[in-house]
Amino acid sequence: KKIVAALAALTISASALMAPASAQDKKFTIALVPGLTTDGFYITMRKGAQAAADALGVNLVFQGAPDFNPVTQVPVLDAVIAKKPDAILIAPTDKVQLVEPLRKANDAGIPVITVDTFIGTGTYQTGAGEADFPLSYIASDNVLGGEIAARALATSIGDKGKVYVSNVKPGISTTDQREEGFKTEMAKHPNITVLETQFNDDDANKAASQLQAVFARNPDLVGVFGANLFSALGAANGVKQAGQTGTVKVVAFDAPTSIVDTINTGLVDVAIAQHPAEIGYFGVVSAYAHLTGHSIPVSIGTGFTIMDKSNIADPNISKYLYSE
Ligand code: T6T
Repeated sequence: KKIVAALAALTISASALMAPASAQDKKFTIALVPGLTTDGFYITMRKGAQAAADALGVNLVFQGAPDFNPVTQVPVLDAVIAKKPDAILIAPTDKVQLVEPLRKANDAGIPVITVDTFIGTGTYQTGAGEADFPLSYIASDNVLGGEIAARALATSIGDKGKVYVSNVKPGISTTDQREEGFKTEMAKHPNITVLETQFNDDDANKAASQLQAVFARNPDLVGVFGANLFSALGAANGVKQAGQTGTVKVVAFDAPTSIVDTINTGLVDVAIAQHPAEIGYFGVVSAYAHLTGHSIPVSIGTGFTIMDKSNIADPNISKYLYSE
């Protein structure tokens, strides 16, 4: 009898230690809302997120708009919120315009983590400000990225001459910070003049015609910094169309597979690859950790890989090229 009672007590305490069956068996659904769906950067981020989801038994939903624009992203977000996922990972397409739409998710009890871009100031969970409710921000250090780009361009142009930034549009945290870092660094180079930034709305064709227009006004232009994938590819195309390959130097942010040819032909001097797969991977891991009762870091930084002619053939470098 004693043994039976002891065994029964053991069973009770063992089951008390275990989470209720319902929580244990729950398959979490995590939604990833990218800046846009047709961009190698977010396609690669999705792959990283899927790898973590597979490892953790999480259902990953990838839902986004075809262009990088709050007007098209907000309805997608609303539709995602209506399906009540367990957590939302999102790359907000505007620092201000996504605050209220994301607050709806937070008010509905859906944890929000921002990946790549942020809302407000990007400093979350401090109790200060209207936009500090996301749990975590997982991204590259974009100010540093802009500084790296400026140093690379300064080296390419022999530390003198006229350059400009080809950028998307104001209000996007990542590209704003890259421009900021670029200008801060260039201020330390007295013989370099940074001309007015050209905004292309994430349209590579527009970036290409802008390059030609800037070159027509400034035939002594020596360099351009393309602050994201489409800005960089567009600006590089503009340089080629203007017949200035190798004369007007290009430093590119982001690393789509097509960057390889542009580097090998001397059209692009340096490309700064982000690590979007890591951003997606850590996004899912962080959401899962939160959902299973663990604390998570309020920010996670991922790195860069600097690509140029000297290293682009090295598999340890080229593995950071984005997926198609
Ligand atoms: O540069 C990335 C991303 O970091 C940025 O926020 C938006 O543009 C990209 O997706 C590249 O197109």
